[in-house]
Amino acid sequence: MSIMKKTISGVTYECIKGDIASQSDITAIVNAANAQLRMGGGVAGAIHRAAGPGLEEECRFLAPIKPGEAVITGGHNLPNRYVIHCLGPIFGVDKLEDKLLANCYCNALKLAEQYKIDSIAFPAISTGAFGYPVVEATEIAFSTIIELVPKLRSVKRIRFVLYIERDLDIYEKRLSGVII
Ligand code: AR6
Repeated sequence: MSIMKKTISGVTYECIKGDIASQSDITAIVNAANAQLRMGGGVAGAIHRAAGPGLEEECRFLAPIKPGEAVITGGHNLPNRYVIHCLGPIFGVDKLEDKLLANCYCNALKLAEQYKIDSIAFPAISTGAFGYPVVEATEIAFSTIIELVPKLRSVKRIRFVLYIERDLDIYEKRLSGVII
């Protein structure tokens, strides 16, 4: 499995093709959740299947969440200590979707900082069932993260996990263009 890496001001960014539920060397994975924090499909389905029923049980007390919000739980049977659940905007429905998507990345990183998390893996939030065009979503992910990272002390590794080759390609191109 090839992994593209780039270190900027002490923080390593990685792009990888794979399953968000199989990132065993990462402390916290991010879920592209639904408002009820239930199993669902896509990323949420993969995470809940791997985590086991204990995750839905813990989530019951935290739901519902609104677009842009993030909450944190344990990893249960996942190889990760934490799951950070973000509700992305539904493209064309939840307004303003660019702000709401940026809030997801921002709130996830703030929780990571609060919990002293050193490594975090993101899927491409909202780009599946929620229909956000992937190029625009990638731009929001990178610009939000790059702006916030200098204010963080704990997070040293940020991994983007893409499910399909075309999305990996878009992320890799965006990451190679990052200069500080
Ligand atoms: N690992 C990494 N990425 C994945 C995986 C996986 N296992 N599976 C799909 N993707 P989505 P959303 C990619 O639909 O758009 C759910 O049913 C996928 O190719 O998971 O935020 C929830 O219950 C796409 O690029 O999340 C919600 O109702 C990206 O992950 C709703 O869908 C996001 O796709 C959330 O929709």
